[in-house]
Amino acid sequence: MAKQRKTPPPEGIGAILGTMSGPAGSTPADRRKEDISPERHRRIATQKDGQAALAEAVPANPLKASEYSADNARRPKAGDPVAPLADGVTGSTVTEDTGSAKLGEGSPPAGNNRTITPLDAQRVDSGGQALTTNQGVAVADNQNSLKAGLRGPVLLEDFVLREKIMHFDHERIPERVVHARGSGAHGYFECYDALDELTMAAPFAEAGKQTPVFVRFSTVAGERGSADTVRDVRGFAVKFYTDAGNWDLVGTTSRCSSSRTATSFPTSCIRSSRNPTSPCPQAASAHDTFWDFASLMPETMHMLLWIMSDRAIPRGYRTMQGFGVHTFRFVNAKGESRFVKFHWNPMAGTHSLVWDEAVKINGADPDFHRRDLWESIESGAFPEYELAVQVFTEEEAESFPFDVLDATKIVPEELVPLKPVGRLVLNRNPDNFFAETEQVAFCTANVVPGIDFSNDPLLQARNFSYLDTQLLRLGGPNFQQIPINAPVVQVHNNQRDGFHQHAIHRGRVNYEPNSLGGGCPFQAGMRGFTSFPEPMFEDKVRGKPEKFADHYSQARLFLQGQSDVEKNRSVAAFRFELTRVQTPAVRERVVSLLANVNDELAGRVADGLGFAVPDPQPPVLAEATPADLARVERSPALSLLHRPGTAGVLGRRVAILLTDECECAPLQQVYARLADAGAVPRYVGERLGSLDQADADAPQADITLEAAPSALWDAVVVPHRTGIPGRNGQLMEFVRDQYRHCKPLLVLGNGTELLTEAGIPILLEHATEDPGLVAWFEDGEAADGASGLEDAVTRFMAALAAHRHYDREEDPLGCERGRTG
Ligand code: HDE
Repeated sequence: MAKQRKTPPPEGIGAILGTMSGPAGSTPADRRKEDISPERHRRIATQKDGQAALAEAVPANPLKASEYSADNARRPKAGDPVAPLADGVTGSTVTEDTGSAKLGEGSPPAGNNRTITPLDAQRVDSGGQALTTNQGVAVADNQNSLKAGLRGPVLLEDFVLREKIMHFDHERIPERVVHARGSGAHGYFECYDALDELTMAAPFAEAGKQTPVFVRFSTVAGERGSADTVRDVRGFAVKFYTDAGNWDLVGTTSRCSSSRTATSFPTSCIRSSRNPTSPCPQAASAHDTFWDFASLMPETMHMLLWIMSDRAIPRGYRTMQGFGVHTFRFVNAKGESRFVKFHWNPMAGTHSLVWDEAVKINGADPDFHRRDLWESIESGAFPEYELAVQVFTEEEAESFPFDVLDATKIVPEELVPLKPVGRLVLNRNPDNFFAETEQVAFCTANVVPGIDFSNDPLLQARNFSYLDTQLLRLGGPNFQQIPINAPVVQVHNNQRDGFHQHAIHRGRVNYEPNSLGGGCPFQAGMRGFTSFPEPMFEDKVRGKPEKFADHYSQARLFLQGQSDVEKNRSVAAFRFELTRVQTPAVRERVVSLLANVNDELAGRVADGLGFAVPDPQPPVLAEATPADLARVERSPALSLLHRPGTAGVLGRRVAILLTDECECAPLQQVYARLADAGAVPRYVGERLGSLDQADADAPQADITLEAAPSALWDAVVVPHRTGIPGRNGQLMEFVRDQYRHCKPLLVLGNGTELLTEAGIPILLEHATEDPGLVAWFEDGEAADGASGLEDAVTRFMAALAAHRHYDREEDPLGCERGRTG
């Protein structure tokens, strides 16, 4: 810290203020004396004296020399702040501690930025309060505008009306260009062990350290009001509010991207959004322009297989993996760097919908994912994900048959294993969707010391893009001060003004270097973010390395990792999408790409579209596939079935059918067991309310078959009925869809008759047991060997925890599953 020299206070007001103006000329002399009280006099003198002392303490810019030389570039010097003689020395005004209800009391503590407060400070509750205008004036009448007489015209003077309408007219902000539809949640990240060997990034500093986070999940193509369960990649964006600043990991559920250059990315997004002529289809890729573009860009092939898999129709946000996609860098305190890929693995396992179900949910509940996230957090079934990293050196990366800077490629787990490093828990819903989920602004460039970028060209362009987009979306350069975006650490720099500036910067110093502010805020040197000094000696060119030209090996790897059921679903998805394409040449061109991936896949898709497999498209570079590309031949980790999860039945929604004349006691027993285990059972009836008005304990239908159709439930319990029920088409369709969507059924007593009526086989083909269908008979031994209801419920819960039962080859209506799924 530089030394200070104390100078004696100068004499006289003019000398003190350094100005001829002094107090207002009209002020009477005696009053003037009162204003310039000894105390005020002392403060002015202290400030003046203190500033002079600060300036004198810095005879020259002490950091100037350190701006030069390679060594200094690697090890930037920290600034050397000079402490002022007193707090008031660097203040704007000596009246700064004049207090009031608005101003607060006293000066801020030195070095404090009060816009960085916990969200609590921003929350508003109007309990017990009267309505006011935005100026805080109490509103006497909120139902009538000010008029000239009861039947007269409205007066321009009505400022209450004018303000209210102005605000209403401006309530919308531009939605995100992509990822417009989203849902968010608060939570925390907890580190398992210190990772200091690998990185100095704050969230990984010590075992058990918790860092607050805000997560936003989204679809990519759909607009803000589109449906949740469309076939699409999901955004998985995490903002870590670390004690070293904000770090945003803005990832998706696809481990690879469709493009690897920023120049082609906007096109690749445009083609997947709605048709520019007729605005349809909404939030879907099943149209000509998407497939026209994709079939001319073979690098999209890998990601197309991800999108045509069930990964693109997740069961919920709780059951999908997230990926950082790009290769990033970890940097440790010694300055050593390794490459890193980030993975979020859901504790509830990876589970998806089937297409027929997704389509039905779109109609029955377009907010399905959003609601599921909200309700699971409200009910205490907090979604959890494990963060795992793949860490590898530059030398290892060089040896890989693909380029780690190519975002259309993954690093197979079989090549670089996953290392679990911590867990993410989402334990709080936002207070307000707009203030938090809509206004949250992510940016890949938000990194903290310990995390750095690779030269992935897509990542580099994202670093630019996200700041740019927020300027328009959030209306100016101060969007970081919006409470959800503000870090939990202090923000100090010389950026001033701009739309919606919340900070009231104290003092006149807004530049660096300075001496009048004691050199503050000063540059942090090695305590601050320094970029990894990667050597660069290349020509300036537009182009791609040749390793990027292998478009099919990883598409093949993905396909080989899939189970037969998953392959069937992908065939069905390609057939569905391409059937919607109206231009035959585009369909054929897509299949000519598929022919480069796998003959069987191309053949089955072509068969469904009614043409023979065309010749494969010629590879872009004849020798683009080096022999050792096959270093990893199979990656079972790419199958959804690879991660069944550990959450069991937690949060799984079970419909217990309440039909006329059903036997209630066993249903109540099942309900209690399921609820105890953390599942969400609900009575679904033909009408709302109690089956038996006379019996106060009789179960009450929570919702009706129409309001919550089959697709919205993870499983169903079919009751035993005492009377002879009439045929009920709605009930039959309910159980059919449960079966068709491969979901578990618990059937009590003669409930099996409903299944038979609906055409559902109790046993699988070759008379083998269906593990997803548990039948219980009150009298005697059950057909499936269950000896009691308790046992049957236990087996039903095991079936529920397994989610889907893909052994059912046949649809109840006799269609091939590959076609219907
Ligand atoms: Fe984005 N992306 N993106 N992106 N992206 C946006 O930023 C963009 C890319 C991703 O919940 C936008 O704040 C460009 C890849 C997610 O708020 C926008 C390029 C991946 C989210 C934007 C990419 C993503 C966005 C829209 C090519 C997968 C939602 C609003 C260089 C890893 C974040 C906004 C949220 C959002 C541009 C490439 C994922 C327009 C130009 C690759 C999860 O700035």
